[in-house]
Amino acid sequence: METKEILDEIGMRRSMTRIAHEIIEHNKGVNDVVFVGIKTRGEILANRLCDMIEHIEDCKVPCYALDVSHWRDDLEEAYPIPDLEMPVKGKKVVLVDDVLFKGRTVRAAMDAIMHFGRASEIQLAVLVDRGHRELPIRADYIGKNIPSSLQEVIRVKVKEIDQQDGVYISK
Ligand code: 3GP
Ligand code: 5GP
Ligand code: MG
Repeated sequence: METKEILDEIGMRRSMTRIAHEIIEHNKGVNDVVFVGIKTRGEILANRLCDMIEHIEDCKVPCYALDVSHWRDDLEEAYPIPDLEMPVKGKKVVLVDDVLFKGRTVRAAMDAIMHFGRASEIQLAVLVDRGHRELPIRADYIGKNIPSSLQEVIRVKVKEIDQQDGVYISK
């Protein structure tokens, strides 16, 4: 299997820093903005964006982690609704995930957010958009567009889990 590095640690940090600034600019600050990171790696990336934005704007920004299993359309097993507080009513929710592919995970995440309350707006930030959407979903903030074939696999590594940062593509 051939593996190619797409983003190294520095490239990944630069992409995340740009996204943090884009989110602040687009929302004219972060009043009423809450972050929701899709487990597992989306949660890590959401935390990082939140830390950066809190530092830049010198304020607190709520950040939640979401397991979308209950709302997925491809699981036979019944997963319970996560037992957590996620006050999104009237808030601008920035959903965060590592890879956007078919768009089904984001659809599930939007259903989850609706379950917790009526957000005023939902935006989407992803580190990698690899194409191949099966639903009419697009990201508002993208670290890197990586055109891929269906046979390829993209690995997003984060220090917190994988002991290193980087994005790789294998075929
Ligand atoms: P994540 O939960 O940290 O995002 O989907 C489960 C994990 O498998 C994901 O980790 C993701 O990184 C990894 N993965 C790699 N390739 C694929 C793929 O093609 N589809 C899905 N659903 N996950 C993949
Ligand atoms: P989708 O539902 O858009 O097809 O897939 C999105 C979710 O599946 C993301 O949370 C991501 O973790 C995972 N995923 C799908 N394809 C890939 C991939 O090629 N690489 C990685 N790392 N994750 C993927
Ligand atoms: Mg993911």
